[in-house]
Amino acid sequence: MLETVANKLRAGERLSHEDGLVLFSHPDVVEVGKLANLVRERLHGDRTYFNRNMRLEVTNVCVASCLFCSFAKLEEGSPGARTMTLEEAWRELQVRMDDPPAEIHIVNGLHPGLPFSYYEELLAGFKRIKPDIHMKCFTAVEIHFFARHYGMTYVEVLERLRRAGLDSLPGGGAEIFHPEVRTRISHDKATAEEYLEVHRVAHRLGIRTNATMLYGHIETFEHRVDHLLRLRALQDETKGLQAFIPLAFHPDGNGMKNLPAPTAIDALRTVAVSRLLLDNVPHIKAYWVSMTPEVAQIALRFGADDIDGTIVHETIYRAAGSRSPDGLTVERLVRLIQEAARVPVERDTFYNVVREHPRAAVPESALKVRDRNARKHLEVLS
Ligand code: V47
Repeated sequence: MLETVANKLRAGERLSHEDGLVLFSHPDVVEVGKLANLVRERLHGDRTYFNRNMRLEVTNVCVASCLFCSFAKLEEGSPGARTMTLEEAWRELQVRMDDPPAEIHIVNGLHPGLPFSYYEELLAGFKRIKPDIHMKCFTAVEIHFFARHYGMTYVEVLERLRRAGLDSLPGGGAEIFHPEVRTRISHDKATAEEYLEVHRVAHRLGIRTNATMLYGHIETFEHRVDHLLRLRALQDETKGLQAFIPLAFHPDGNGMKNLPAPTAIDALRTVAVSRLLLDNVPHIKAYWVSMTPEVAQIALRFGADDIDGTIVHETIYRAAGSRSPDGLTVERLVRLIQEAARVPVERDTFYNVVREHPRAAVPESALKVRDRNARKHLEVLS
């Protein structure tokens, strides 16, 4: 019963696995969203975060064969396989130095043929170009692969990368932890336990991380709740997770192309339930690339307090059929947030405030401005 869950939330009690299932299967998503919104406002008020970031995938060559992936190519030299030279990768930042990003978020395929020094030089080179750039690079799955492939412990891999310039880890590679699903969609990369252990080790070393969940394919609500509660248990232990990002599955060009993509309602429900179950994770991101800017905007009233960033250059979702734009300007992000009646806050990767934008003119007057503009257009046309 939703009322029982609501009472628990009012009393500040932690929600259970069964409560998670009630929330996922409750027919009225608006009621679930209202509960998540209460928690979100308790934590962050109207503040809604975004940053200036840039995505980069330096190689799509990958020894893993995840069923949902439309991006990876098995071998160097096969059609579409691409690995940037270090100079090509660095140029992506050099050409943006007149309006530089504050963060570079790098996710790659698991390439079997590159030396470890490639990754160290990659990081060091970006820091040479812009010493204060934040390098949020390599998922836990990549860190696990590096440890196996180059014969190091997780600590050694993370320490060497940190010395080269690594600042934090992104949340990719989590997919769905439950083995019933994971063995079918990602059987040949880090297991759930290995993914969580990399995060645990990173947190122990003082490296913050994010976490994700890829939803809307063959998983059930049970699997989603199991996934969220495993992350909550890790966070109880380490407190090193900064943000959780639910990732909506995109079906084009991959091994699950016959499945329909999750709907907007499912995206909103998943954001809301994530906010309610992950009571110890500070931020829930509505990643606009995965859910479209339009749905991400609505998610800001369903539990999300972050909309990710300007991005420029995303390719994983593009390959999987996303029709979201390639990047968004700061102005567009600010407007999306203001029109959701929230206060836009530009942040750095650790959620320090870079700039707080004004609250929009109250929604009512924003609507009046819109209406006045519409009248002008009408007059021009008549
Ligand atoms: O790990 C791959 C997912 C992830 C598909 O940490 C797919 O701030 C949907 O992790 N449909 C990479 N999803 C992106 C990611 C991320 C994004 C934004 C912010 C952060 C952060 C992390 O994309 C992969 C995988 O789980 N993915 N293919 C697909 N067809």
